[in-house]
Amino acid sequence: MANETPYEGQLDGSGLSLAIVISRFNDFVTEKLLVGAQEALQRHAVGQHDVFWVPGSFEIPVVAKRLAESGRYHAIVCLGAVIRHETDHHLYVGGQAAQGIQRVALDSGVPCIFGVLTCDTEEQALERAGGKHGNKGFEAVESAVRVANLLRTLPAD
Ligand code: INI
Repeated sequence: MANETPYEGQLDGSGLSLAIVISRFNDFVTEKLLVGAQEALQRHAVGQHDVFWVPGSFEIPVVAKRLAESGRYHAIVCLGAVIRHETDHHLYVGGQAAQGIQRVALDSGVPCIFGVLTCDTEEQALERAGGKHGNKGFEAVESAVRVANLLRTLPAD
């Protein structure tokens, strides 16, 4: 008979260890994402966390990979802000950050949360870093807590 119990990770961070990998590029935005992330860590009583700064979003995956492989963390929260400029450079940065972060998650089995903003303007980014569209850093930590807990409660096979 089918198991009717739905599985959904709870928003309880106790017993979880999270890593935050955050980009220094556009830190007028990413510092605000970190404030949101820290609020969520506190709100959901996350047991332990460490913060790792990288130069830009392009560098997030390689650091996330090392941290995921360390076995120390239940999830990796990746925070960055990619903002369109005159050239198409931002497309390569944002695309490779997204692909790299997902690849680390799938290769390692450790959830890597995509908290990298990809925006046309600085205003759009600030709206999503504590402005009228909320704080994506806060949301990223909530996703990390939920997915880490979900993976811990899934049936073994
Ligand atoms: N890095 C970002 O995090 N956001 C950006 O908007 C950005 N743009 O547009 O250039 C950016 N570039 C730097 C990049 O992440 C690397 O640090 C750099 O290319 C060195 O590898």
